[in-house]
Amino acid sequence: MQHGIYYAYWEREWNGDYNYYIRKAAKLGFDILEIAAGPLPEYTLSELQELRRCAEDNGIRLTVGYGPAPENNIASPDAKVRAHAREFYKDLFERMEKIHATLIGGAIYSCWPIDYSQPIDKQGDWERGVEGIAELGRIGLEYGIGTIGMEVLNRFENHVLNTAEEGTRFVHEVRQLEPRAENVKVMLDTFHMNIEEQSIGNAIREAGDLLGHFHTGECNRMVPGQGHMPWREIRDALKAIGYDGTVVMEPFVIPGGTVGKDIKIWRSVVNDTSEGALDEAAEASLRFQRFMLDK
Ligand SMILES: [Mn+2]
Repeated sequence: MQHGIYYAYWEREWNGDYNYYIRKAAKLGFDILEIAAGPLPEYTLSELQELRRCAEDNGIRLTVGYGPAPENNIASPDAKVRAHAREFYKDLFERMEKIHATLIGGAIYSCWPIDYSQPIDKQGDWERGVEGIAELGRIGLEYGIGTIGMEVLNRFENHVLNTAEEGTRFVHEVRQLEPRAENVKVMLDTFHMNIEEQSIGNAIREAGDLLGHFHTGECNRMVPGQGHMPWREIRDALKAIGYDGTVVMEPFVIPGGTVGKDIKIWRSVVNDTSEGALDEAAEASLRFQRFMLDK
């Protein structure tokens, strides 16, 4: 298993100095830094090259997370938006190739967060999502994108994929439409599973060998090991399906900014939100996660 952390743990906005966080992740002992896709389209070629070099020099693998903006919704009922989204992802995959990132995960089949003040068309969003993702899978192959993770989210954040059963069925439908899209995989997150699944272990087993990326965090999004998530059950299930892939912790504990607003962090979830204290907690959690989940 490769263990990582999402940079936004330390940030209040959906961008940041990724080079800084690469060095920090390496220093704390992580294998992976997950970065947000949002800022990448603004990067110049030399900035992308610098990012790739920094990751290489520090022995860090970059993975990419994305909560797609509404204008990049591959399942939009508006054909013009869908076409725009395809172009966005094509450009993003090209940029990912330049930084040697081969994995992207999130609500790629939709957008995030959902505006629930508007009517919801789950079936339409699902069907357009399957078509759009089949195409993104094929485009991704051209840029060496080995994993496009369909992240299963809780009901408050998205309506398309709420359970591992739905995520698995969605990926099967995508592959039926585009058999080459073996890079389209299920992505699970313990925080979301805790809200939606009857059994977290069975949810992981349901995804089985379609599981392509795994996010960890406690029920209140503290770092793994500080709450009451059933880590032994999670470990046993990951072991049962022979999962040996990427495990990225995605803690959010600081209120404020766009991150705090989007994630709905209305209090300091930990007593000490200083950078040093966050670093220490991440380092301890990494030790916990390796001990708990590694074979
Ligand atoms: Mn997640």
